[in-house]
Amino acid sequence: MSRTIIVSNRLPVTVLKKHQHIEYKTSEGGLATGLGSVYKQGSNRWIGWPGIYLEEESDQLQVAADLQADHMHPVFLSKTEIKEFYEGFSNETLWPTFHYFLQYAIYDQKMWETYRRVNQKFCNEVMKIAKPGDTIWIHDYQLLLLPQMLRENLPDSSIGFFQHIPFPSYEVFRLLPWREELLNGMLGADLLGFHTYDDARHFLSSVSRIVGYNNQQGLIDTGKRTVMVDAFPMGIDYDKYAEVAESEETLKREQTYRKAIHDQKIILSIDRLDYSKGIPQRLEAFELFLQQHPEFNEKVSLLMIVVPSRDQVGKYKELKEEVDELVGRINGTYGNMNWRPINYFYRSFPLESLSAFYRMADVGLVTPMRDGMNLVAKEYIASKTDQKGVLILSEMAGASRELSDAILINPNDQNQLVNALYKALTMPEEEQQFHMEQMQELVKRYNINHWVNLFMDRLSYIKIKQLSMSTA
Ligand code: GDG
Repeated sequence: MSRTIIVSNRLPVTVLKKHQHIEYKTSEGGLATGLGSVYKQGSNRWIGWPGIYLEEESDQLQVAADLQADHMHPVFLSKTEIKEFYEGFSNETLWPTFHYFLQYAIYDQKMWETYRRVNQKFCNEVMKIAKPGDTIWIHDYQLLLLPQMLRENLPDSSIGFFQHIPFPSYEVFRLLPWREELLNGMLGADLLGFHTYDDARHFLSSVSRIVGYNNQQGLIDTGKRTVMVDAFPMGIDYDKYAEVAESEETLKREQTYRKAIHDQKIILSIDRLDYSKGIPQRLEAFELFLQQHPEFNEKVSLLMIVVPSRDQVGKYKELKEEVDELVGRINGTYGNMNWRPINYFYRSFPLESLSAFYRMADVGLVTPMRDGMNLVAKEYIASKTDQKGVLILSEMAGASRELSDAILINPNDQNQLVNALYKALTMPEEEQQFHMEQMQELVKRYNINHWVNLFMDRLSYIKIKQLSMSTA
């Protein structure tokens, strides 16, 4: 019987080793929830790194056995692989390049070679499980070479690939010394999915200029196979966010938090600590807002949740210092004994707290410089069960293509952001509800299950099309 195998850099679980004792923390992230219905069925599997360096073989064996019971298969990485494949090539070469932060990109041959080796390692692990005819769905930029590596071993399998981050324009992508190998790696898939049509268009343009394959309406003829390229905007588990927002635990937390901030209006931002998320730029715009609108002193505060991320990578350490300094300066300049303009937390919170923050927020402020999709914007909408609240959203986030009822801004335009904040904070309730309702309908309909089903259906479709073309 054919099975479906999901492959991503990270498994939907984190392994922790505390005092010689192994513990497991399952991920509640959107991808884990959405794909839960797939990898937990029958003999399906999820293959990926469990997020920890385990030196001893006995630990590795134990983890592999424990995870197998939950339909997961671990790929263990050495310290060098974590440094050069994950922190290095994935997050210091591909991540900055694909997010247009070229000044941060490092081009290092050794890191590239480790990247290729680790992709081969993932391929070997998949081959321990996969059989001809299986469906394999690979996720994200850490595994760009894997589709072709698997294709060589499994010529007839259905291989899908989804990229969660942007795909840059040809003029940016061509800067990578390994551009051709990367594209050929991706082209091993039958279906390549991106969040937006622009990402798909950029990919098709790079394929045509670098590899020389043209396409017709997203179908690339490689001479051997037809590869389909399309946009699949990822959704969230809408019902889960709407339900948690109404749960007793969330309401209790909301009450406690509201007491602490009195009757101030709340502007909320939630992101991983990442330069692509535009955190310093957002802080500077908020400072300008305080300067230009003293009538809001003591009446509004920015609740800023920053989740630690990639803290071993140099640029992330620098960014943390920059954010700390800016928050200190703004609070020091504008705050008083009764009022702290920015409530800043550098840690993660349980879902019920997050949900209480979403409920309390008069304004959801999502201002990335560049973002594949941005699920926080969609979670804010799903949590607004009373339909009050305004979303300010960067045009540079994939989510802006769908959420045209948000106040859309260019995150580089400080004045526009200041005006958007003023507009959001003074918007009549009826108008808020009108826009929120429109966005809720869309986010509810195009939810995570819709996304998974659409991708899987399209993958079967292209496979059938290939077969009919080869027999015609
Ligand atoms: C990549 C792409 C694309 C955040 N803080 C807490 C917490 N979170 C959760 C949010 C949300 C997720 O983390 C962040 O997702 P985003 O989509 O905003 O951003 P990335 O992490 O950069 O994800 C992005 C995504 O992949 C999917 O394709 O949209 O563009 O960069 O779900 O809720 N969750 C909890 N506590 C926190 O403190 N529990």
